[in-house]
Amino acid sequence: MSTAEFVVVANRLPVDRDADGGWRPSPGGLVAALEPVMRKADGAWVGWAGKPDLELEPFDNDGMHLVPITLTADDVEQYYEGFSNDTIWPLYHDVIAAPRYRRAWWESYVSVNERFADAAASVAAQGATVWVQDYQLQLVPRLLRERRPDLTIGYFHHIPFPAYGLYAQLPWRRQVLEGLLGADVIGFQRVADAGNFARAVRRQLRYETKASGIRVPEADGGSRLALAKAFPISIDAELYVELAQREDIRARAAEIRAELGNPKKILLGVDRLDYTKGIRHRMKAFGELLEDGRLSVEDVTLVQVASPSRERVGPYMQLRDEIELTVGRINGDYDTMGHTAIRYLHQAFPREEMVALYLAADVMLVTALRDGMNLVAKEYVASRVDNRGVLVLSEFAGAADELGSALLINPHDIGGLKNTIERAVHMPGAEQGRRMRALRRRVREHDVEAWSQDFLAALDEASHAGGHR
Ligand code: GDG
Repeated sequence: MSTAEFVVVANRLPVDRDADGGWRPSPGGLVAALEPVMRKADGAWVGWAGKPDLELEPFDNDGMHLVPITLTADDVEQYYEGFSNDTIWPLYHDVIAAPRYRRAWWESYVSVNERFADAAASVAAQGATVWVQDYQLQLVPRLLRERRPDLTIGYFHHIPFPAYGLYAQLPWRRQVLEGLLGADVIGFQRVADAGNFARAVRRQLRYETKASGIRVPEADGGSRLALAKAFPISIDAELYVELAQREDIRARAAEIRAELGNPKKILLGVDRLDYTKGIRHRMKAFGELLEDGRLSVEDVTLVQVASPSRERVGPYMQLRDEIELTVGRINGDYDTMGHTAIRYLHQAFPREEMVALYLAADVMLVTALRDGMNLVAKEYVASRVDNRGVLVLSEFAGAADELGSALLINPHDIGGLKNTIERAVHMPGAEQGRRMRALRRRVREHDVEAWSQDFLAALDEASHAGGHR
């Protein structure tokens, strides 16, 4: 059924299957941003339903045509947990953890990418636009172009693209570059990521690059022009503003503060439990501030939400043990009967509760060692409708390129991080306001809708140029 004028291809479908076999929307910024485009263009979404061995026919859900991809338990282990999350993820995040290169995982990655490409090829109408998402599907653009040269193909890379010296480790470095270059537009979070990609293309494939353009030779001896450029992703900012103004959520924020024993200041971290997020560095700095007597548990509590993630992948199990040991030690040393140093929550919460936490937090700690963008930073800023609160933000998160009015830190510099946390805790209201207003302006002006419009406009332009020169 080749009927969709607009097709999104992503590892996950925008819905989750609930216990009784029904479908719940899994609300993410991407879904919200693409919904209007999907409706207008009679769109389809190709993706995995999140459970192994589920064989499902395509179905319509809430105005969207959904095309489920079946992954076997083996695929989940090799393509998803293996190659995607134990090879590409650590390699692309500057080898914070050691990438594991396994030939069987690569083979599974190739065959699953082929499955996604086949599904997209069969659902896309003649001349349709297809937008492929993220690092699990880097081979899809080229596989899709081979199957359907009539399509306009975009790809967006949500995570960093590493410097060539690291990228060169990948035993399949050529195949991955060639896979991505099947797209007309290849979008990255930061200018630096697009630059790293262009350099890898020059070094590995010897293709010519000029500004954002990459000349890709074709089988017939001609060539096409692919665009590799930064399109920093964002959030549905207005939604966070609305939630932050809701009476029940504001009441919940006050309740959270009371439940923590009304500390003078609440520090907050919200991350998937991932080694890229710098959770240990943050806890080390906070623990030392307590040890030094520069902060006290009577006055300051750190709330750390670490939502469960990739729990069957080795380095994630190790990280969880290390973090939980650290939390136990710090709390053991500094807690009193009435006050806790770190309130650690290895749980996922509804979005309303997250916004209540953002409202309760005087200081938001984003200390990623490497992060494509970091949407949590933008969500915190959007939620601060009172123009108060301090964002401490790692230079190594893509968001730092846009959010220069945050307190920027190098998470490896524990001394510097301690000074900045202390400064954030004591920052006068007027300075908080000045910084927060600038941050909020940026996030509200450049929301996820602006992001998708920018990307799709570039793709549209590329398709009119035909790519061929
Ligand atoms: C990748 C890149 C890039 C987290 N815990 C809960 C929860 N969350 C939500 C947050 C936020 C999202 O998950 C996390 O997004 P981030 O951007 O912070 O990080 P990654 O998951 O690593 O995302 C990243 C992103 O892709 C987009 O391109 O920015 O750099 O790594 O929205 O709020 N939401 C709820 N409960 C939780 O417990 N409801």
